[in-house]
Amino acid sequence: MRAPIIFKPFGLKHSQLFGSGVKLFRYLTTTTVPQDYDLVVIGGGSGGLACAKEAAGYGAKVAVLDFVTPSPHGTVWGLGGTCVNVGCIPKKLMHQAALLGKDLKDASAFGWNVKAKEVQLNWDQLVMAVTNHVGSLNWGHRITLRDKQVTYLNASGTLLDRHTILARDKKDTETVVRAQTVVLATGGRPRYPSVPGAELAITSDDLFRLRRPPGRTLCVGGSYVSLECAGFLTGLGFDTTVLLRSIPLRGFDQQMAGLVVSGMEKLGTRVLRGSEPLRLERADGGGVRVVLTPGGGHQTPPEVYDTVLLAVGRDPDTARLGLDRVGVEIHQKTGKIITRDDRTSVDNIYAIGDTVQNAPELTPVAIQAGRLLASRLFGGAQLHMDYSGVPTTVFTPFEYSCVGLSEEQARSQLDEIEVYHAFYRPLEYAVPNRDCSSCYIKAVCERAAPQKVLGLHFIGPNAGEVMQGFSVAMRSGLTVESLRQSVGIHPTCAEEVVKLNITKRSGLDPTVTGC
Ligand code: FAD
Ligand code: NA7
Repeated sequence: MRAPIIFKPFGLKHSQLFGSGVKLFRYLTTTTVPQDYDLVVIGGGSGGLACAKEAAGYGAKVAVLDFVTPSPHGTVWGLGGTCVNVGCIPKKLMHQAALLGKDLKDASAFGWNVKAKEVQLNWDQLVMAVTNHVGSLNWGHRITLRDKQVTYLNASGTLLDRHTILARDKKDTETVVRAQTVVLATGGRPRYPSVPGAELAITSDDLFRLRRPPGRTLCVGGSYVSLECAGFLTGLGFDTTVLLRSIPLRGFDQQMAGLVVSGMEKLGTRVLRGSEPLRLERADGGGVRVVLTPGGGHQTPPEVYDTVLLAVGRDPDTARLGLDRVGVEIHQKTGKIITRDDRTSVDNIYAIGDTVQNAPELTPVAIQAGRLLASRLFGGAQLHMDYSGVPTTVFTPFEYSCVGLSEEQARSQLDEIEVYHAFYRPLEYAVPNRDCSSCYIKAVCERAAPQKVLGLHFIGPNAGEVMQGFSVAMRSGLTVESLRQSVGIHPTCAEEVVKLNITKRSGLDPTVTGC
């Protein structure tokens, strides 16, 4: 249920401004109307909300505009942006559902009276559970904004000039608000490739609320959105294929990426390599026929899928912002906003989150950037966002978490490195005899003592939980020496990190045996 849209009482109606060009010119050039807000944030996602709330905490008068353009399949959602509605949260819940299914199937090994074949998913119930949780988060955001006296406009924002924003709601009612400072935090949306029939495919914007079980599914793309979705769909019992035109997880350590994908294949995800979609067609008996480009010298015959999920990248959601009009500079190729210390080329306009060139597309990054910006603008703080050393996790069935440099990056930057590594078996895998050939840890280090750790990579259960603490240690200059001096917590997977002692150079078998 949507709450009423609140407009500032002294915000001018668009028609008042645009009734005549003369009036508009007079308003924009000679008006003495006071600024409506100290800060207007366009985009109520991870970054925008964090910035708005923090600024309000310093006593600033703040408004947030958030508006969700329906996906091409008509999916819409509430306040909170990508992470809450169509990203991290529903993704992690579906990943959890898949992990739970696997645990249930393995439970008989631990003495539970469960028959693996009877473990089946009810997709509608899963979607309802996820949607309800997301709804509670949408509601929570609205309440917090109200409590912090931040004005929320459920309207799309366009810059008329560097201080003036036109807000248009879904009924096309227009209001103008003015701001001393503007923060752009409009995030991104999934890209549709220019392939005939692409409109027959869905994206991650649609998957988490799909009204029917996805059935036989093709996930197009090799990056983490595609692999994560393919991983949980396989775990939920759907026949799932990943279409990988080149390498998986570009930008990540490729040895780790290879292990993630081989782990998925062992759990039943099919991977088609070396091709991309040529065209999509509606199949006679229902479903979508996918014609692929010839890959690696072979021609893959077209196959029919119930669902085709495109995860071939995301584009910044900046088209409606009117950036040209006010002179905000964007990157020619990516369309993302160019910033320096979060400031755009227009000095009272800032940008944070996924819409910013070179910012890692991650929720905690957007949040941190938003908070720090607000504390500089309104709290007298000096601290700037540090975009380096950001940890992240890929929530594939074998979770992969990392921080710092990949082995490839370290080798290209330093003459000499040392790589410590270990294949290990999580204790929880032992009794049900689960495959653990992807459970691997790697520390990429300087060669010289005390061997500063430059990159840490972990595949295994609860990878994000394991790595969060190590990422803090990395910020404080973690070394191999300090890892050695640390006492492990037994029996855990995380203890294998402090126990690392085999170097790749030694050629010794890195398989952990015994306790
Ligand atoms: P968003 O959260 O996208 O918010 C932007 C908001 O602005 C949206 O509500 C949008 O509708 C609105 N908007 C756009 N234009 C306008 C306009 N003109 N006027 C008004 N409103 C507008 N990150 C992680 O850290 N961990 C994860 O596990 C993770 N998983 C992900 C899984 C998926 C499937 C996807 C797609 C992303 C995932 N991410 C994850 C990335 C994360 O969701 C984003 O980095 C984060 O949401 C970016 O926040 P933001 O504030 O920049 O933008
Ligand atoms: P990414 O990270 O931009 O990756 C896109 C992937 O899709 C990548 O593997 C591409 O392969 C692949 N791709 C691109 N075009 C095609 C076509 N036409 N056919 C097949 N495969 C293709 O996108 P994501 O959506 O996974 O994630 C974007 C961000 O959202 C991510 O950073 C998260 O923070 C949230 P390539 O490597 O170019 O060969």
